[in-house]
Formats: sequence, C-alpha cells, structure tokens
Amino acid sequence: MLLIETVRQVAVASFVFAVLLIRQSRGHCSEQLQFTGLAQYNDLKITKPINPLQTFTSLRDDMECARECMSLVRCSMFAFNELSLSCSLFPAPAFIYDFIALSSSPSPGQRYYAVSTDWCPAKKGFFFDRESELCYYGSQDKRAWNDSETACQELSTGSRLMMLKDTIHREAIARIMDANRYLNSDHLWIGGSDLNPGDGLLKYHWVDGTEIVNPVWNPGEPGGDLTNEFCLSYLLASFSDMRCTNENRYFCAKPK
Ligand SMILES: [Ca+2]
Repeated sequence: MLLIETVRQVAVASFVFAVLLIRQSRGHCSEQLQFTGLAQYNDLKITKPINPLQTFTSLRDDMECARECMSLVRCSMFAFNELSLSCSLFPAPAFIYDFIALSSSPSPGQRYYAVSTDWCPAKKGFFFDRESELCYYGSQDKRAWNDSETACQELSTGSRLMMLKDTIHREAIARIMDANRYLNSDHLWIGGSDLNPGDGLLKYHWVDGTEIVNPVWNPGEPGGDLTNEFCLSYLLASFSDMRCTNENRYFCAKPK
C-alpha cells in the first residue's frame, strides 16, 4: 500500500515562501522529504537555466509536482507553474543565485522549490543532492581561500570548504557541475591546501587535516609558481594549486 501524507506550511521569511512536507509510506518503511520554496517568478528572472530531467503538464498543484520529484532520485529541485499547471523536475543546481537571478524568460506563476533537510537547510542556500546525499553550498561572492573557509563555517554548524574524500561525492559534484556547463570556466575554492607547516612542498591536506590521496590534477598542475601556490581550486572535475590570496567563488559542504 502506498500512503502519501502532505503538510503545507507557510513561512514568513522573504527568501522562503513555503515548505511542503511529503511523507511516503511503503509497508513499515517511511520516508519524508521536505521541499523549501525558494522564490516566485515575480521575485526573480532566470538567466542560466539548467535542463529539466522531466516535465509534466496538467498537474493539480505543487504537491503533485513534489510527489513526482520524490519518485525520481535525481530530482533535487522542481518548478511548478500555477497558471499553466506545468511541472519541471531538475537535478541539483550548483548555485542558487545563478539559477534564481535576474530574469530573461518570463514565466509568471512559476515557483521554485528545493529539497531541504534539517541538517541541510535550503533556506541558508545549501542544496541537497539526493542521489549522493551531498549537502553543499556554492557561493556567489569571491573571497581569498582563508576567508572562504571562514565564510563556510559561519554559514551553518559543521559547514567547511568542501572536502572531496569520497568517490561518490567527487562524482556528485562533477555531475552537478556538468549540469551547469556555463560554470565550467571558473576556478572554485575547495577545502584542500599545502599550508601545513614543515611537511614540505606538494603535501596536500583537507581542511580537517587528512592527507589528500591521489588528487586528480588539471593539466600542468600542480605547477605555475610552486613556492606561492598552496591552495586548491576545482575546475572541470580536477584540482589546481593557486595563490591563496586569489579571490574565487567557493564550495562549502556539510556532513550529515
Ligand atoms: Ca598552479
């Protein structure tokens, strides 16, 4: 038997306009997904859309769209248009402020929702990739590496510059970036560096102190000015070492 319960809450924050909770029970198993409303069309314009995984027409409401999203593990965000009753399912986007930015293609009635959990709060700008359970934040602002780590920690408890230790998370962020191809020209800070004193050059560690095993380097990296480039950036699923004072956008991540 499939039982679906839904709860609708109206939030007061300006960025978050509604929360949809959907509980799905199969036998003794129960799963609950929370979708946080991010924006309405009137608040935004879409300049760099990512391709939907699937679209539906003539759905009754955003709850039905949320259920379709829930049934597809790659769906981490959806848009429902209350005028045309169309529903689009999306993979996790890289940066909310690129996806929901100043607008070019009018879609009145459109509302956007992202999967959210208590520990991975969409209302703070984090995204939850359901497929890998990676919780991440892509910044809009650019900072030096140290300031980026500080910014990540200030965002939410446990948040740090992203450490890509697990294959599943490396694959997830590569897949997320691939769905956002327009981003693949900028270096993004991640949580790795050669800043540990006394361990020699080219000994890279994640921000929690663990050694980076088998880093995948971009062509010609690590290189450039080896005596001045100690911080790791991410581009096209590979790493580069850069001057830590360079200002880049950055990826934060939170453990579960
Ligand atoms: Ca370099």
